[in-house]
Amino acid sequence: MSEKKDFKRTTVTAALPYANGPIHIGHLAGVYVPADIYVRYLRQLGQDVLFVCGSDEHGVPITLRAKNEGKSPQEVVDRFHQQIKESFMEFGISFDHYSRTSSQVHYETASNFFEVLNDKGVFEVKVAEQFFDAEAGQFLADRYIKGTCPNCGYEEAYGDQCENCGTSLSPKELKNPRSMLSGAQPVLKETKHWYLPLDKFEPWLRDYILEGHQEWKSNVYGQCKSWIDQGLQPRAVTRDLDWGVPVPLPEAEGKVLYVWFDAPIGYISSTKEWAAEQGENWEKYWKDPESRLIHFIGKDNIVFHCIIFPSMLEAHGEFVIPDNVPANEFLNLEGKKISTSRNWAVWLDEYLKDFPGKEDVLRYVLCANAPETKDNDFSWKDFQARNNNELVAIFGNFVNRALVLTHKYYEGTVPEQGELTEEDRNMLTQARAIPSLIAQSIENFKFRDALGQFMELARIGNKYLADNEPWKLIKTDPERVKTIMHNGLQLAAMLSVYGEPFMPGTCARLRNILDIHDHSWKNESETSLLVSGTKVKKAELLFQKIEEEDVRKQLEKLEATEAENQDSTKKTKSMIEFDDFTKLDLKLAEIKAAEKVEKTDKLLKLELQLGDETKTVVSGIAQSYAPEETIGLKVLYLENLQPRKIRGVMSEGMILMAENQSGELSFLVPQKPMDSGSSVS
Ligand code: B3M
Ligand code: ZN
Repeated sequence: MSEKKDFKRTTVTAALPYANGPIHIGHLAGVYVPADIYVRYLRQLGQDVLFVCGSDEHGVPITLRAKNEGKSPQEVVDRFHQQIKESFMEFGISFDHYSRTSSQVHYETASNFFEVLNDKGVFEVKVAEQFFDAEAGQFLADRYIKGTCPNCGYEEAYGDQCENCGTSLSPKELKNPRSMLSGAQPVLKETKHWYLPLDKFEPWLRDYILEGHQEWKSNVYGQCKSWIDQGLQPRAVTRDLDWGVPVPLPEAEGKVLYVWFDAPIGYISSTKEWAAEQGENWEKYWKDPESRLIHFIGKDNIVFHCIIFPSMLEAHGEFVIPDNVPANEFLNLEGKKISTSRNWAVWLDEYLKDFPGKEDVLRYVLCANAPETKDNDFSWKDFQARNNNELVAIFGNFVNRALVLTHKYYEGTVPEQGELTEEDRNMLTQARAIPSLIAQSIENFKFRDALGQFMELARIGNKYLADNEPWKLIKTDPERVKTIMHNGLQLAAMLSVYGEPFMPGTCARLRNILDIHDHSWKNESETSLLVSGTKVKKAELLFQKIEEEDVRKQLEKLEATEAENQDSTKKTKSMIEFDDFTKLDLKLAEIKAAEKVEKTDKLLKLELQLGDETKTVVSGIAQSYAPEETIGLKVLYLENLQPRKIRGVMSEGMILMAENQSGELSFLVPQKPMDSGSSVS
């Protein structure tokens, strides 16, 4: 076990999100909510803590998105950087600085880091064969090559992985490789690259992690151990691409730093920018051995933050190395993997619009359900239940009662505590033990436990009022009621302080109501947070019920996504048997009526005639056809598809459409007059 060191300050980083799409709940639950809880807690303790992040603007995901949209990479990152930054702010993730890796400071910092390592002779320079697209005149990153998977025969496998069978691949293993730039068959050509010889760092890594950090979360430690035990290989840290930080060497024209080399250096660049703005010294946070470096990340980033980046820092020589890397597993959505490209997500910017003022509800649900030790699922039903049964019924209800009664009996003045009964004392002892439990859990990165302990405080309060029934006692024993109300208000005050890391907006509102100005963290405080005689403001509801209607709307959004995905799957498919084909019941159907599905851009509801029969389908064609254009057309229709509810409409079967490269759709209509209901085979 590593010794617990005393540190003077903490540098907290949260993974830099790729600026190729908006932030979703998976990012939040995995990285940003836990990091923010941690940082807010340290600030309450009065510690010196710096919280940095920024957009990751390099890498193939960005260039691919740009290519698909016919835009430049810079245009793509400008758009998403801005959007991501704003939604983080609105959501209350309290970064001290949010930077981006296309900034000048970052280019200098990353180039300089590379130069230092190069001057120290850290890299191995090797010439190797790599795929080259002669038509496009470019070397191809692994993700730019597609081909047939040697393992399962899937024809759309990427150069680094087959998404059909999950095998990880190298481009040379693909059969019939083709370039995603031009479609041409790539050729092998020699190119020179700079490698970080991770194999040489192995003994150091064993010492640093396997011996030195056995306290790391078991998912993190386990992954590191298995990487190290499998034997580490040199890793190329340069790429033949035109988007990224140029390799700062004359002989490396046309090459850029590998995105995973430059991105973590982005934490340092972000600190530099912050320090320049604040008139602070950035080096304190990165070079002083008394600074504790903590990286919050998702599980797919473990190797980069635990093995590669620490090796880079160590090789450089001037930096501290990460003291902990609390990585989370993944959050699924309604039982399915969250996916940016398939639009299967709850997007933060949309949530903020759909649920204004409910930032803390999402923080609460994502923390209560955080994928800390295993993958977890987010469902809208659970979201509603946690809001209504926990936040409204326990936390909100308790605070509301305490405030309303204080106004009713004492015009808002906190009464004297008076004499305590044994029951009061027990309750207070129990409650006052909680802050240090929360603190311990947070310090061990167990945020779910911490939140559970916090809610216990609200439960104690709720029970205390329910058991003592001050509303009945007021007639017979008003002195006793003062004591009860005083204690209840103390609990409400505790909630407003100790809930700050989890639900900062709500707790600030509550402190304002209670006229509390100091929210520093005191473990096992014997002293009361609220002074008798304080005037408290009128109660306002801290939380509101989430209605069925709200949940239904969200579920319908997801159903529409599913329908759109189904309509637009345009993958080359593997061979099928004739029998498989004959299972399809294809017919000609005449469109009798059509209308837009409300609040959607893409969906039309169509009434179809098939001989004597009528059917209803919801189809994702509204961007290619106006409803009135479709009426009277006889179209190709798949009848025996399992009916599905889409946006509240039962859709029976599906219309088959042709789709061109730019996503334009066309019906398939018969070439000579044919009756509706005719079969197609
Ligand atoms: N851009 C995030 C991801 O893998 C990646 C993190 C960089 S942190 C230095 O989604
Ligand atoms: Zn495969």
